[in-house]
Amino acid sequence: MKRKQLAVYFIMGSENVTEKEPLVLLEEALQGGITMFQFREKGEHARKGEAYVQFAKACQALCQRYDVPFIVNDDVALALKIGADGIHIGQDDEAVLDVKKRIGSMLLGVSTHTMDDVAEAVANGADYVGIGPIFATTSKDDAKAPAGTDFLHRVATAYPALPIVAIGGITEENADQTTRAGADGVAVISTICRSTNVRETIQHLQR
Ligand code: 3NM
Repeated sequence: MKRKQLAVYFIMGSENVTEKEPLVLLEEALQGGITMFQFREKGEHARKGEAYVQFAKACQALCQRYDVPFIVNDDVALALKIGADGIHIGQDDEAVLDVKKRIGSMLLGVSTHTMDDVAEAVANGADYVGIGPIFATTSKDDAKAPAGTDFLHRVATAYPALPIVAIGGITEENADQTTRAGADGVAVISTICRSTNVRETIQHLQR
């Protein structure tokens, strides 16, 4: 993968979007220049069954129209079923190697929290790693304590060839701290979902 594809990585599920239709927001974000999209349909009010699959396909079709990779969070079966561009898993989801074997050449992203996690992800063929939460986040129920940019910087130094995306509490104001620490880009939920000017927000994140 190209590292610049991680520049502004938008993550969304219908639960994250309250003010407008999720597909309307996704299209605004695509027009505004996001470089990667992750479908993360989780939580109590998440769509289920056929509605879930149809929603995923609608997001995927939009991403294809803008030539932006469509990544599925956690659900390997869904990613395979609809032919996603990639899958993103947490360290505890399924063993990384197991997923890698199932998905073949699809992109594989792995959330990591320790140097051991990173070593395992790299050894098992992760294309990029997510590091977070860098700052405090309210978007993930089981998020760990904010780690700041130190760990991110250590990973970037130890693995100079590894594409890295920073995640967790990233805003237009603090995004540059993460890129200075060595991240190739930022992954965000609320900063884009809650923005009143999506295009401008994405431009600021890109800088
Ligand atoms: N993963 P926001 S933090 C999905 O630390 C996710 O691995 C995290 O949302 C991790 O941009 C997080 O609103 C939530 O803080 C990111």
